Amino acid sequence: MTTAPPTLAPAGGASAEPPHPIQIWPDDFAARYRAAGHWRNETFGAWLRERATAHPDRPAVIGGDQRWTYAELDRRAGALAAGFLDAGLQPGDRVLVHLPNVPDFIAVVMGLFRAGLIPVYALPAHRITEIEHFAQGSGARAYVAAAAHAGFDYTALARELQARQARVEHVWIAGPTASTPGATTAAEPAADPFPRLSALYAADGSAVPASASQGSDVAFLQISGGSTGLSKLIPRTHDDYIYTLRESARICGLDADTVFLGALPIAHNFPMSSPGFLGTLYAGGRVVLSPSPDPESCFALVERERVTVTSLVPPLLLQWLDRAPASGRDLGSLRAIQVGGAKLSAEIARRVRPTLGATLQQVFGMAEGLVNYTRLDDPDELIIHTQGRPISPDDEILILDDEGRPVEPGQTGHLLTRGPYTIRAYHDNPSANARAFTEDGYYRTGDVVRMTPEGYLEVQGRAGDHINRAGEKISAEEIEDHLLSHPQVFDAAVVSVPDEYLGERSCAFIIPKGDRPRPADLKRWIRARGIADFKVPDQIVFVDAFASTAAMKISRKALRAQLRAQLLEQERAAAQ
Ligand code: OOB
Repeated sequence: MTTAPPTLAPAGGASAEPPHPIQIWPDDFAARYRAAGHWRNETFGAWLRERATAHPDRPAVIGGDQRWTYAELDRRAGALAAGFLDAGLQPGDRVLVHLPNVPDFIAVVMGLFRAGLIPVYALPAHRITEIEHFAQGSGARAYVAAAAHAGFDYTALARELQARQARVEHVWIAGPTASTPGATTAAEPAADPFPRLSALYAADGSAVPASASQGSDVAFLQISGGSTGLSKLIPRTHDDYIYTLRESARICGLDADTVFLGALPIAHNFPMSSPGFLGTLYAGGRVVLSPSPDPESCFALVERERVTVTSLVPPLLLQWLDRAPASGRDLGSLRAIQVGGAKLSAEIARRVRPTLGATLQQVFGMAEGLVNYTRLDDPDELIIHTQGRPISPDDEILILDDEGRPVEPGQTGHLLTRGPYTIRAYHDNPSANARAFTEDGYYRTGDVVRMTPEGYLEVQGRAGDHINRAGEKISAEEIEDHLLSHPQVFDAAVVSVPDEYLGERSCAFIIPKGDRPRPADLKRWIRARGIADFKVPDQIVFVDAFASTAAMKISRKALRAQLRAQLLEQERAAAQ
């Protein structure tokens, strides 16, 4: 078993340059996690081969008109691995994966793992600005995207990406996904110069070994929720991620009979691994993919495929609860519904079992690592009122006051954590690392929590300035930067506002420069900057000036708090 730290070539370097080590866990911690049996030197490539050998004919992935067995998924992963390597990619190279919930997503990531290539996950909602940022930060040499999805043409984005980032030498296009509701085929298929992913499936993957990696290697780069500025890249190793899959599958009771529905975008850490599609495949179950999270498409799949478990964000759960009774669909196969990504109110939590006939499981996690679950056999009190307890006995939890001292038991404070699957550093980002990690390796989650006497966490809110819009995280700073580059914007402050349906929505306060722009124009303009739609401010309020202290030294944080309070006060007054 290797003891070498995970390595990854720096973002700026071509793959031929020697990789530089990124020390994720100090040796003594790594030794402890191995001795405890958490890290077993398993790799994604190898375990898929094991499953495919043990039960080749069992269904693994279902989506659109595709139904793949474990043997078929394994064959496709091998073919893609061979195809990627034949094209000139080398183990350790990063590959941007920008696909919706289609079976190709799973074949691509399994193919990349098998070849020792490193997926970098982007959400379908991301646009050129985010994709370019991920390409640059990761040093990606390839981009794999859908032809089109939900009316968006990803081939045009691919062209733009290659024009801006010459290092992205390879593009493969999956699809077209014409059978997807709301999807169109590529706008100009004839002008699309890119090779099809489907051509790679014809490659002979039989000579590719089951895995080119060690357990301690970085398996992929996940993206952070981006609480300050742009999203950061999160390096996860085979050892640490597979540990969470094994334990998540156990805690969530997954086995060969599990049928998991991927309703949320499976590129996100929650439906990917908590327990998600990877946890399901790890347990030998089957994964059903819905290209759209809307309740009608999902209910039809639940009925047809006898889905037993799925993961939802709170606003989506609310839609399920509202529409299930009149849907006419048989949802009786559902056993558990995992809900996370944003705070679930107790009122809504209480409705899950009576309406859907399934056990609610709250999930409080983060792409950086730590995941908490309520357990399936917990008393209702804990399931409804808390966000669960950590996966691992080796997850270390600190709850600190503003001065960095541990709070009294049961009091509210800042959550810090370290453990066998929580990263010690972001990829290639010293300034973010200095802010986000303590010297002894704890990650500052930015969440404000309290711990119950049973050791369960209740999330009270966020310390930082980000907006949690239906589980999608938006950095106030990132959107302010976009707004500030508009010629008619003198200053901007973006805040979160409580929202009955979304949990939080975003409101941009703008001091205009000269003529006041029309809110619709401002929204159109910011969308045209090439950012995900969910980041466009929901509400725009013009003000003449920001109130500031006499010394003009008010912090952005205090300013945002003040503006938020003003807005809420006005809304309260208007409601009376
Ligand atoms: C999940 O991951 P991220 O990285 O998109 O966002 C993490 C943040 C947490 O720090 C917290 O602020 C918030 O999302 N959050 C919750 C929550 N689950 C996540 N806030 C309140 N209640 C919850 N249940 O969102 C994520 C990753 C893995 C599993 C589940 C969620």
